[in-house]
Amino acid sequence: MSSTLQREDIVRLCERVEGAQTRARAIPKLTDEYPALSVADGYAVQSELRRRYLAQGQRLVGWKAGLTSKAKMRQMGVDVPSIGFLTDRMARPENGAISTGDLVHPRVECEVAFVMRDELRGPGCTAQQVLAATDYVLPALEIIDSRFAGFKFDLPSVIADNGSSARFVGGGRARLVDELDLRTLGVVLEKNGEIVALGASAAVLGHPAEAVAMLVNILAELGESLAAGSFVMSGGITEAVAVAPGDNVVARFQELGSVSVRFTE
Ligand code: 0L1
Ligand code: MG
Repeated sequence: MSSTLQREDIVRLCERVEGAQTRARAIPKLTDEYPALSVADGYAVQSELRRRYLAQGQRLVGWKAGLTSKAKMRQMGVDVPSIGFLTDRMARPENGAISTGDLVHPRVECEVAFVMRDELRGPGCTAQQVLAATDYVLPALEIIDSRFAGFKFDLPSVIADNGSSARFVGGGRARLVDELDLRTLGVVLEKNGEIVALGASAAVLGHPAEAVAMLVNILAELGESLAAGSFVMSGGITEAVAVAPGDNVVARFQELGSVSVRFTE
């Protein structure tokens, strides 16, 4: 995948996204100024963002698959999935507090997280290879926070914004993949004791391991592999639910237990 953007344009767009992320300020989608921005350009900006964060001392801990369900693609008006990176700075403990003051308009998604035992390299990676290379899976919450005003974006813009990645929380019970049918796991998302979303894991490209294989194959197009030890968010099973200070959120997964988090100012 190769971008046709000039280096100075990549840097300019990256600085705009980084400023929005670090100051929690909404910005217009990047295609307002660069209408011809392509998916490859979006990944070029995302790679520059990753380079900068790692140079600032953040540690790459894994990756996320995004826009992996038909419902989510329809909701956001895009037609293919995306990937983003995860650093240690985005991780939050189970039952911990997440400050909304440094986020623009957070939303929560329920996901199955994979922890990889072996490195995986595309192209041609399959769900079977993902399952064979997985150490264990666990339930997780992703807090997404598009930096684009009104959550209005297109695929190149959201990729440049690292797939709206903001925070993630792993919890519940770690399970071996051969102990479970990962296609049929039910999940219920509660906010302040009320059920606000529910779904089944097949919503994620038919099987969450398919989303991880997709991620590995996109990484290959970027000249990268999925390292052993990576933490991988496989994509939202439920719709994304908006949260505000004072909200308590718990996701209850069949077979995997629950994971919770609360939101503060
Ligand atoms: O993780 C996701 O599926 C979200 C991807 C970005 C779209 C959004 O911000 O809703
Ligand atoms: Mg997600």
